[in-house]
Amino acid sequence: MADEPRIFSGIQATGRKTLGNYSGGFRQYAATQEQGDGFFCIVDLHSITVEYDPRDFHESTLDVAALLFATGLDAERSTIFAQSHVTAHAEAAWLLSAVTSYGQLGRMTQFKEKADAHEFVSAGLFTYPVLMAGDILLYRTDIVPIGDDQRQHLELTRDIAERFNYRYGETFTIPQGVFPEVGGRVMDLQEPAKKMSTTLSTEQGAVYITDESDVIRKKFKTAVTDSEKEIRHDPEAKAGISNLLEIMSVATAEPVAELERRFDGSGYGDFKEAVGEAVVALLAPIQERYRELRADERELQRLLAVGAEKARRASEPTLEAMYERMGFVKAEAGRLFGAARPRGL
Ligand code: LTN
Repeated sequence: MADEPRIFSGIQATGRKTLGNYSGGFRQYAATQEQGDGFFCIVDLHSITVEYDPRDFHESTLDVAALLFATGLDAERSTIFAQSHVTAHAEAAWLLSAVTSYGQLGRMTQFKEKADAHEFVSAGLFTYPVLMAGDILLYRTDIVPIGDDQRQHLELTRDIAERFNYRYGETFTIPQGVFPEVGGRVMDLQEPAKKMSTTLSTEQGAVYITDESDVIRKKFKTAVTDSEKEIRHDPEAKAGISNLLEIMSVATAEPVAELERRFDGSGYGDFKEAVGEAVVALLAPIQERYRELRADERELQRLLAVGAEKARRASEPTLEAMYERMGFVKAEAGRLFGAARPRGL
């Protein structure tokens, strides 16, 4: 609908997704789709900017697609699609590179960090934020729900949009970032001072959305706590227990304060077991839908095709306007071989 805010988010196509990704990502997407016209893009074109294995990449792209549907995104209500299925993204990135400053790209912290971590630094790693800007701007996005680590990229997107609008005329909506409130973060079960992370957590420290129930139970049983006995939310003094309380709250939708009351007097062992069971119960139906979709690749492909078609239709007018305002000569289809073919040709 026209009066609904346009919401766009990009989801990485690689990496095993954790409970943290569920809490701060997938769960929010499903809630977000009720608040506006949601576009959820599996950003596969971004995945090739660092070394990767083509076969793993292929499988994990399908994994992420299945997870998006399994966690409650609705292909009718929202637009869920793969970035590479909509060629406008690659085109927009090239056009926008004309209004992106080389110096500003070089100052991106994520680029500097990743460049330091890799031996081969691809040109795509450098221009990554331009592709991201195109993702957002093509859909005249109002709101971008995004992680804190992406603030700088969103700021750059806004600069790019403003520079384009100034040089070529009003074309883009200036998007607004929406960042998760602190405290909504899931921490590592073994090192609760650190965020639960696909890349940095150990196998025992992270819970994966597709972990088997017994594996999940075991991970909670061995979660790090403290030397006290009290189940109390105090992230400074009791990082482990506080994290478990927050995870329990994500799983059961009960406020932390209520959980503190419910577990008042319980031992840590019983509490950890209860959290494990709650997470198993939360993930079981998601895993079931996930497995069904993963076993039916044609259905998954069909859902993605529906999304790609909607995304093409939504982005096409913006891309057309970009070409036109930048002064490109429009290609006229059927000019040479159509009815209007001039004599002598
Ligand atoms: N860079 C983002 C992924 C991403 C994205 C986007 C997020 C690519 N394009 C557009 C929001 C909007 C990340 O690493 N999480």
